[in-house]
Amino acid sequence: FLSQPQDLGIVAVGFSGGQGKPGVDAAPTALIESGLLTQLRDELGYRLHGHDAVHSYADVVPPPERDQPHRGMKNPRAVSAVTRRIADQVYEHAREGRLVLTLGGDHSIAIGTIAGSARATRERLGRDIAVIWVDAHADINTPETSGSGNVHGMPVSFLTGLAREDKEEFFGWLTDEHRVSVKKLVYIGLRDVDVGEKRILRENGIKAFSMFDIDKHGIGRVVEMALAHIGNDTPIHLSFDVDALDPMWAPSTGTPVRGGLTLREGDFICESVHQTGSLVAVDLVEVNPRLAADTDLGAHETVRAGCSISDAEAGLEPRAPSCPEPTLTSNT
Ligand code: 6HN
Ligand code: MN
Ligand code: MN
Ligand code: MN
Repeated sequence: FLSQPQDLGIVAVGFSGGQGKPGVDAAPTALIESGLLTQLRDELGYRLHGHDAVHSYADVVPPPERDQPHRGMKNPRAVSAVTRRIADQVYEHAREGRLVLTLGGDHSIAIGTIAGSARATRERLGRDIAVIWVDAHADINTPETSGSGNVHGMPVSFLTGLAREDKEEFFGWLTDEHRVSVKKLVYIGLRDVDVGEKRILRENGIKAFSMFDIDKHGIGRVVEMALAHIGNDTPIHLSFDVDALDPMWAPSTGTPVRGGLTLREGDFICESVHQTGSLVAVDLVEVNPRLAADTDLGAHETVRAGCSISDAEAGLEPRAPSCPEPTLTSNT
């Protein structure tokens, strides 16, 4: 039902208010400077839209002293206002039938990207989207279960309606048209899930493939099972947190957790999901070029990994789609 879009909407988000470490706002510029967009245009042949600006949303972000915590959430007004704006930007692109690539920023921005793609897809195709969330973390804390108060650990609870707020300035602008069902949500790569989050996942029967499942079944089978859960032909929003990758590949991120995906496993997930032809929007978040900059590999490796993941999300496959599967012959 979706033809492969030739048009790519870019939303570059220089925002770090969903967590406490500065630097994640510098990621879009670092990714773009290392050639990400040129690659998407010249090698994948996309027409780019919205690529000439990195947004800081300075006009809607209140000064920190006027953004006191609410229900324990840090910078709640800033995150709410910024994600509301992102939702409109993603919506505008998706409404036109463009594949939307959002470069974060911390993962709180997915409140905006998924709200925007969910709304546009309902309007354009009359369909509900599914979300594939690739991450070391579940990011499904409610304000009440969160130990940190960082909103980047809560986006999924607001998007699914497990967390709600009436006041517009605290995500009250989210309505049913922006939301996604817990039944159409699937995780890949989990390995650091808080106690309260485990309860939420269990009580809502949310599908999750942890690193254990990947070790047990292999990444090929896990992606197959994830796609089977979502169902054929369902429009997909893929949200990729770079900390899903092992810190060996992506050390420059705010909450690294050992024992993660290899770069190839990460690319494979993105390539497979792109191959379904059902992608409507993708995110790449939590690259922080200021962290681990002094290690052997440094931020450069993480930025390169981020470029690789984004390319894969946009459909850069290791072989031509027309290339036949190798056939095994036996000569007995
Ligand atoms: N991320 N579960 C922790 C929290 O603070 O709620 C970590 C969240 C990490 C969020 O990596 O996008
Ligand atoms: Mn994470
Ligand atoms: Mn933890
Ligand atoms: Mn995350």
